[in-house]
Amino acid sequence: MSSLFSHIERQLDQHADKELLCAENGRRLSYSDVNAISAQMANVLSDLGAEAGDRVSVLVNKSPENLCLYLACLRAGFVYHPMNMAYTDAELDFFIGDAEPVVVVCDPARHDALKALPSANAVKHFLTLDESGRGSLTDAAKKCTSSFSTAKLADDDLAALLYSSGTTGRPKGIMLTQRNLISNARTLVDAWGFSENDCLLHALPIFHVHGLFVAIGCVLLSGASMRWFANFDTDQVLDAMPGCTVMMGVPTYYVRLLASDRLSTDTASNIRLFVSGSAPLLEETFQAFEARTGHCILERYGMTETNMNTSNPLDGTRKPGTVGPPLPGVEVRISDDAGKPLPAGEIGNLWVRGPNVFKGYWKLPDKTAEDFDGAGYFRTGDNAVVDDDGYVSIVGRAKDMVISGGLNVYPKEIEMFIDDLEGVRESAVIGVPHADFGEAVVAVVVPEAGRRPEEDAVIEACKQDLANFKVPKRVLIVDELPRNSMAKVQKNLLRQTYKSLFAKEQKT
Ligand code: MCA
Repeated sequence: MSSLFSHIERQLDQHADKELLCAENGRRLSYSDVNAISAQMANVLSDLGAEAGDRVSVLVNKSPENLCLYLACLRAGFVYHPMNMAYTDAELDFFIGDAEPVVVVCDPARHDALKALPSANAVKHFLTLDESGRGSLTDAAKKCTSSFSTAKLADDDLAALLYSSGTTGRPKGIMLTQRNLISNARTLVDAWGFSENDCLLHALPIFHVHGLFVAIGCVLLSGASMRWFANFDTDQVLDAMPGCTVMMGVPTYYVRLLASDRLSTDTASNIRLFVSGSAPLLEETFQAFEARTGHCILERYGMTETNMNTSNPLDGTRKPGTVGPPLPGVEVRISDDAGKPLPAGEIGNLWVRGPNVFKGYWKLPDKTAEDFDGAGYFRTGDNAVVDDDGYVSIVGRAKDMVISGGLNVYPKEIEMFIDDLEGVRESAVIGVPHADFGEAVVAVVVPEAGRRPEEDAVIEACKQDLANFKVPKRVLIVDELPRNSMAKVQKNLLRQTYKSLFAKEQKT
């Protein structure tokens, strides 16, 4: 029996007087501040009737209070369900309906629209929290005591529910347990040498595994501190860099830092470790960053379903283009389509097993059974190869997915939406190289006979219903889509045709 919070609590007590975070507006919170506020918030939620195992759905901008709310859920055993503020009301209606939260905490600006959603009828309580930490949640918290008795939880109890879209278009809830989060955070603290002397530059969003469990997990289990930014701003990050020792980011962050003349050996001299993940780091970015700063970025590989699986080493060779060997406790298997394990050097399907791997999909036992084999390995949907030193390289995706700025986009979901628009016969959505986002979403659209939808009109329609990062950056109108002899759309040909679509922008 153990909970993630019981591990965090030891650090909260041990470092009570220490600063945990300094936010961009100069606001500072100590370990004991965070301990007290999270206990007060846990009291608010349990006074409303929330019990261990109940979901708390959260749609708020990143703030120190948002961190406290996450910790409040952990300490009381509520299942934390964070959502991206970019989601539209139509998307949120699905998430709330599926997660069935007892409480929704949202930004005040979204409150009325959320309450009007059909799914909101079943939600007992709505609370608000804005980016400066104000709202009905914090108002109520101030009236509560700052002690809360930590829930006794089993390793297998849920800690969080995060959604990923799927190739079928319907998002799936990913059930992450206490064991998943504890094992991964402890492994990463050791693998990346975190200690109380570290200060992490935290500019990632905290509605995903990367910014939430990886970044905050490493800090809270090692007694470290953070410089805390609501979002990634190149100049703010460069201003803060000399006072930090570790930075984590998606490749877009490193590309944007390299685009600034201010990035130099000097600005990066206090950093002991730059970590990249969530999307492939181009070798040219790795090389350019080393040439400019003297630092080899450590690339690692994870998924929402598994947290972190592999990592280039802290000490030893970091090979560009690879995601390193499996982390301790994580087993990796490469197999052919029939499930036969393949030797080093051969490309195949990547499967992983370990305490980091999620419990299953929320309310979808059949789908869970499909994605695990009899030995407990999870099918990642990535194609990979292992070299003779045991380093894994991700070489492709078995599933149709685009990664844009570190966010996964499922073409099927966008195609289904575009195909329903007036004047559209069919569409194919692909990812093409983009200097800033790594890949950019592009829609190739075939109109109905005699119709010619405008590119801007399709983009505008997408913006109404789809989160901004999913909206195609370009819409191309064509007479027909290339198909193979089985009538399947040949997306590889489309990707080839449009690979230089953003090349001009990339040079400027
Ligand atoms: C914003 N836009 C995007 C994206 N973000 N377009 C494509 N892809 C994106 N990721 C669009 C907006 O709609 C807007 O379009 C324009 O770009 C500028 O918006 P803005 O908000 O100013 O963008 P930004 O603040 O510069 O954000 C870009 C970003 C951000 C910094 C790359 O997306 C980000 O922080 N990404 C990190 C995501 C992350 O944490 N991923 C981890 C998940 P318009 O002008 O038309 O309105 S994966 C994970 O956790 C796994 C487990 C792992 O291994 O780590």
